[in-house]
Amino acid sequence: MQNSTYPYELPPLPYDYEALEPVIDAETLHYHHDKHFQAYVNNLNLALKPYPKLQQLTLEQLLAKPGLWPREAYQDIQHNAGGVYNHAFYFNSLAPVTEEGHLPEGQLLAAIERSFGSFAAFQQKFSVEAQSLFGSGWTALSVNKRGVLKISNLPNQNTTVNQQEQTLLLFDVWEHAYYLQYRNLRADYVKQLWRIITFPNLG
Ligand code: MN3
Repeated sequence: MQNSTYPYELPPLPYDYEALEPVIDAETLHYHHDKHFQAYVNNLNLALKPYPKLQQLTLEQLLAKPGLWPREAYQDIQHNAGGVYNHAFYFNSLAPVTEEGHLPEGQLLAAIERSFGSFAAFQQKFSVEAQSLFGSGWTALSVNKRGVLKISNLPNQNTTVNQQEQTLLLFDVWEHAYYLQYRNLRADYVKQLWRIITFPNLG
């Protein structure tokens, strides 16, 4: 998706709607993917319609170059390009529950252990960060060009691409990601999400 260009299309969910149960139920996935994600795609196409030069860029190039966005369209592009990028990453990073869980391996695991002491300590710190985000947004693990790992909260639809960093992990902590199933209990949703989130392979 980060290499896609205008006009953007909603990527199909890479698994069945029931595949993430019991952590995320089919009703939540239908709303989140078919309604919310689709709306970001539609609104990004609308926002870019008057700007042929921006239409030539890939989604990742567009996000990395906010200096090119016209002032009158700035908010729309940030909100919707970010929304498309973040949701594509999030849905692609989820996988059915397995007994052993989906743990980072190799270089990524080594980098996490170097930065945070242990994988358990990283999980704890990341979960606290997700719980502390006020309002709507995302909790991310990213890596900068010098290889430094960072946990951060991204308000609304900000992305790690905006900060010139590579996204490694993204938790959607907007209420629409969990409210149908977990109601107001964000901490329960975050705790369960560790069972279905997968990590990229850095080698
Ligand atoms: Mn969402």
